[in-house]
Amino acid sequence: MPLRYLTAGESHGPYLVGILDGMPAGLPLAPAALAARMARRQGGYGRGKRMSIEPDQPEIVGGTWKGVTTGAPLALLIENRSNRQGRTQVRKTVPRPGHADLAGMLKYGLNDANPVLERASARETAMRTAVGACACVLLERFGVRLVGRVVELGGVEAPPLADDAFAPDASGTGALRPDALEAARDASPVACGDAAASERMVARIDEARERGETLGGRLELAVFGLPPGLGSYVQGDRRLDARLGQALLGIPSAKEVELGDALAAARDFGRSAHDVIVRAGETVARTSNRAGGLEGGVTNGEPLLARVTLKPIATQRRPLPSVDMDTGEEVEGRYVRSDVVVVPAAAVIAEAVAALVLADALLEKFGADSVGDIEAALAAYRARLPRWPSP
Ligand code: EPS
Repeated sequence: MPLRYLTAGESHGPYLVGILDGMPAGLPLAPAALAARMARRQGGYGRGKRMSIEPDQPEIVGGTWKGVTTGAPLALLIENRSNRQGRTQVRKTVPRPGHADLAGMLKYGLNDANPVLERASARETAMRTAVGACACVLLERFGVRLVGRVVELGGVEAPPLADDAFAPDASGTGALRPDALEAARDASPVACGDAAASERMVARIDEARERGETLGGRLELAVFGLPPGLGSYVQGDRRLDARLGQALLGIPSAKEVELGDALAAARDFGRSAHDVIVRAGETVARTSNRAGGLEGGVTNGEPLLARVTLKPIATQRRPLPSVDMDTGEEVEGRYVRSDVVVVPAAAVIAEAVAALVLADALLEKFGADSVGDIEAALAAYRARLPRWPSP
């Protein structure tokens, strides 16, 4: 595990803190390179008032010299403007169904849900996004691009993309489709590439807000430009499927991860489930990508495709009944400030946490000390991949 990270900090404490250990030396890395992902995580129709309070501009306070990584651990800070920790916080004794409140109070022997919700809060994902954005910068250096977008929200589904959406584009430059996917996504208020579906999703969010409720949905993550051979089948915990599953299920509210077309494949016969191998010029290619770029827990050179399902967030303006843990009395929950939907934000968080796994796997295979060494190792590897004379 060459690349590892930790975050710390409470939702309403003074700072969020992140340490990313194992980044190679020689990578230009300025806070500005993290800005686009930080802004996207805060955006999306249906976010709450907190987002207009927090500027979310990470500071890099260690691990770079004159804006370039040195191989030392990166240290990051994000200030919380909504810092209420200094004030007297009223003890919270009524746990919210669906949140970590009750489980946390029981586990840690607390008579107050505040310390639980402060750390279980999705506020922490601001730092995970910052740390993951550093991994995205590293991957981009080696031609890998991650694009997360919303494909379903509150029961409204975006139509599937055309079959060739992930194929190399017709320009012949070898450029892949991430530009087109990103442009369509960024034009949508809910980070969904389809304009008509976006409109219906927005209407659904308005309806939920009116009802004082929240919504969930599904996001899809596509990763372009990965070399084949990342991950391994030799141990279960080294399978990239397992490592990605853990990272993606670590996103708050995430309840399911699907790799490739797993669900459709499970419902069909085996010959329809797999991707035929064909000869294409000097090398091999696939006529489909149902496996989502992963076979045997290893990347196979096709775009990696993962979908994540999120439940509606637990904090709702019209809360569900619960029990007061002081008195044992059944009570109505209290109004709490909340987002209506976080699936667009989760699409960015998915890019971040997947980038950390993929960068780790890349460093594992190609060395981890300096960007130059990795470049050389990657070029040598690509040169030894099988090629035959053109037929
Ligand atoms: C969250 C509650 C809200 C969200 C927060 C997650 O914050 P507050 O309690 O301050 O209103 O906005 O998410 C973020 C702050 C964020 O940056 O994503 C919760 O209880 O999980």
